Amino acid sequence: MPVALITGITGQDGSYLAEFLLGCGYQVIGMVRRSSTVTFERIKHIQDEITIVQGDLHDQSSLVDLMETYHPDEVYNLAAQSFVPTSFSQPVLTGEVTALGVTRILEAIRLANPQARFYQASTSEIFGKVREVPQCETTPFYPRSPYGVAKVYGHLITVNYRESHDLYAVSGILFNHESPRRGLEFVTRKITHAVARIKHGLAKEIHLGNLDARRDWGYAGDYVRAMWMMLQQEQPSDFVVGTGVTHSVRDFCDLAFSYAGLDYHDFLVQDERFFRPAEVDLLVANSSKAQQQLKWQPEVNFEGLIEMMVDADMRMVEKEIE
Ligand code: NAP
Ligand code: G4F
Repeated sequence: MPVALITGITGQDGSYLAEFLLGCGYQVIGMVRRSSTVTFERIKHIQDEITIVQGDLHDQSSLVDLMETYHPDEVYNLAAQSFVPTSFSQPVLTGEVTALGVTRILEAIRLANPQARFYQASTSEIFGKVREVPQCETTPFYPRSPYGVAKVYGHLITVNYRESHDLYAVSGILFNHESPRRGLEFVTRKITHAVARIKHGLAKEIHLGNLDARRDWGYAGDYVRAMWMMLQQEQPSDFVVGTGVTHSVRDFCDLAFSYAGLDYHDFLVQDERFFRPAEVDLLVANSSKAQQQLKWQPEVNFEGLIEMMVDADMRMVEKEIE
């Protein structure tokens, strides 16, 4: 039975990846950091099928211990401070976890488990103020936030360990991917959750920032398949993963409210607090390398994603008020 270690298993992607790997017959080890309350909401339905162990990307020895104890065949580093606005208010923490955390886990692999295959959760945020449209593996980086800068470091240190220490290490440059398990502070979930609350009379308005930013939004369940596929190749290589279709935040809002029979103009308040010091205006992926080499294709489109998220939030709110 192959063994996979997932950091960030309590996050959106970690939960979908764990489900996917269990379905493929893996033993799944999930690294969680210590907290004073339980953070297993997204994985409680599979908790009995996975091995949960404590560790933290701040703490080198915890990572070495994990490698020595479990000798995972595959390591998926999904843990990060992943929210862009927080990276402006906590840039040092973001650098510690999202940038240096990658070196710590690569060092643990190099020292204690060098045959492991390593996946780094890289991101389209590294393209930031984009130098070409659409963006592919060779598009120059121009990050626009401390998060984006930290992810450039994580991306390049992964390439460096591959080239210097002969590790099987890859960076997956994933564009925005969402789901009913997306954190409530990210714009898609913020909108679908607000739609459900407004529809049920629990809220009257939604406060948003820049409505003109464009993103290439896909479904998280599709993207975790691509992560696994990257680690099954003969040679390690980096891949861009996205749908190739871009929409504005305004489009997302319009469709989500319309799907619930509402007009977003009646509820939207533009709020300065949600604008960023520097914005990423336009992201759209050229995933032809992933399509050709991995044979990866997304299965859920933009409209399907919005419907799935609104439906799930409607059910959640209905349960709350029962
Ligand atoms: P997420 O929901 O924010 O999950 C982040 C995970 O990291 C959580 O499990 C969190 O644990 C864990 N974590 C944070 N700090 C940690 C630390 N110091 N030590 C150990 N674990 C720590 O993020 P996601 O959306 O699933 O994204 C997964 C990864 O892909 C992230 O690296 C993100 O930056 C990257 N990414 C995401 C997207 C996207 O659109 N979703 C696109 C490209 C790249 P707690 O539950 O304890 O907070
Ligand atoms: O949903 P967002 O916060 O996601 P963002 O910044 O694109 O980052 C996400 O995707 C990245 C991949 O490209 C990941 F690496 C990263 O970890 C994260 O998962 O914001 C999307 C857009 C931005 O342009 C933002 O300015 O929505 C705009 N926006 C407008 N009003 C808002 C809001 N974003 C948030 N979070 N909240 C608002 O009220």
